[in-house]
Amino acid sequence: MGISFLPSPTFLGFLLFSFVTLSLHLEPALAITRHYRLDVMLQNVTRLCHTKNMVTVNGKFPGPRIVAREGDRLLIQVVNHVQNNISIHWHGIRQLRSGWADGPAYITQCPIQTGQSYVYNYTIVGQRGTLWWHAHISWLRSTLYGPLIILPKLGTPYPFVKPYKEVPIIFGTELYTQIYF
Ligand SMILES: [Cu+2]
Repeated sequence: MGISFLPSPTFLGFLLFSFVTLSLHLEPALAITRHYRLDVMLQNVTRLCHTKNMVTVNGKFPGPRIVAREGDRLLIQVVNHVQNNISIHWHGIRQLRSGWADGPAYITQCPIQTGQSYVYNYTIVGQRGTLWWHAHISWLRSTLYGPLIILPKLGTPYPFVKPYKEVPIIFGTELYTQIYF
């Protein structure tokens, strides 16, 4: 008799189902797909008053930084404008179910030939921090490299005090080798 103001078990079940379903769908929505294009090209580069024509990515030495968040998918198109065969390795990235995107030429892929391009497609899972990318064929790695920065997921703090500023420092030897030897 009388009116009950308690929600029915069916309604409570519906609420719980909705909450769980929404939670499952919110997580992947935070991750995005990021697109990059790396043009492998010759470029005159000057360091310490010395100019050299070298193989670069996008005319930069060191190459451009790639930035993503943990959980993001990266689609990186590499276009080869030089006479050498090319492949790019994403150093330190765990290629989970995307081994074909790892980069070692003649091991996980055929190199990208002159005038051709290839899209590296992988998702960053369970990793954050600063890694680097580099050519993975012959000695082209001496000039083809750059930083690969993985930020924490949105809303997830750094595992240390948040830095005021970040400056990637990357070491290379190509020009010094030419000067001193
Ligand atoms: Cu490597």
